[in-house]
Amino acid sequence: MLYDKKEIVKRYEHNPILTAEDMPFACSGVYNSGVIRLDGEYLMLCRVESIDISNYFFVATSQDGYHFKVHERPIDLPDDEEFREYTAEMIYDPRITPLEGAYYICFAAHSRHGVRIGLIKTEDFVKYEWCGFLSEPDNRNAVLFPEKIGGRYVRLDRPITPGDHGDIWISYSPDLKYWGDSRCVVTHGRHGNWNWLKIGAGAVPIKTEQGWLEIWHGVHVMAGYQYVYHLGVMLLDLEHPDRVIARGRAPILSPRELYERVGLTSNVVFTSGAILEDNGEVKIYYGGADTVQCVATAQLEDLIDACFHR
Ligand code: BMA
Repeated sequence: MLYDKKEIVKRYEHNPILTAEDMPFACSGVYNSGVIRLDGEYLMLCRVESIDISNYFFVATSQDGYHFKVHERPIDLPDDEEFREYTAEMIYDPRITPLEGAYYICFAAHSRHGVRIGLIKTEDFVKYEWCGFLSEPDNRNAVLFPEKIGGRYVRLDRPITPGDHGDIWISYSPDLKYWGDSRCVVTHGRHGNWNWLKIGAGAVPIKTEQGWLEIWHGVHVMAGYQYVYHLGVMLLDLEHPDRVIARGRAPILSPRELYERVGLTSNVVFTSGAILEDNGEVKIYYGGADTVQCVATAQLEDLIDACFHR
């Protein structure tokens, strides 16, 4: 297919907005951060990698969504045996969902057992409550919807299937603890496509009149070994979010700039959060090359249109 040259997603001209130099400790990267609006400010929960490749979550705040100030210390993580056992290797990709007056952080937890989804609750980003693991291994890229649908909590996630493939699944819960009615929502593309290897949920779904807008990632492999991460869009039914209304055929953002092409992992754009502004602009926060934090903007109507026509 051939596509219009119009860029619907515009990179911020001063990207990246956070780098290792902005951190209060020696770090190798800050990227794939979750973002929300809180009390008139932008609050980012940053995925931070220390120089020994251990992981932390740091809060950063901003008045304008572009200039962030990072807190001096990482957030306190649960100090219990189960948490330590299943997060022993890495924690990463925090995604924040405002829900029923609190904030829920889904993240990936890596250990010798594989990767699982963890859930932390906070009301103020000062005190954090451990809610437990939502899945068995291997599963990650979890996003909670910002409201109950049909009386139940809903999440998207990405279990790994044979051959390192992965599709986006949905599950439902009455209490955020017990999950079920799981089913596959979208599968990876046909071989050779930009999302042929695996796909995963990205930003927390944005509610629109036409449906839930989901910005997701798709992966293809170049030359047999080089993974390339792109961003795409799709619309899910408001009342039955397991039904896909439309899914853009082409990516909305692909690695192009040096800060997306060169880093700890080359050729990656990866989102964990987006914010819809009152004027219809969507700020898409994304990690560049698993090293730096970036932001780009798009018009909501263009993203919805891309689901149908791109
Ligand atoms: C995914 C996740 C992301 C990362 C991406 C590219 O599987 O681990 O955190 O940005 O790979 O390396």
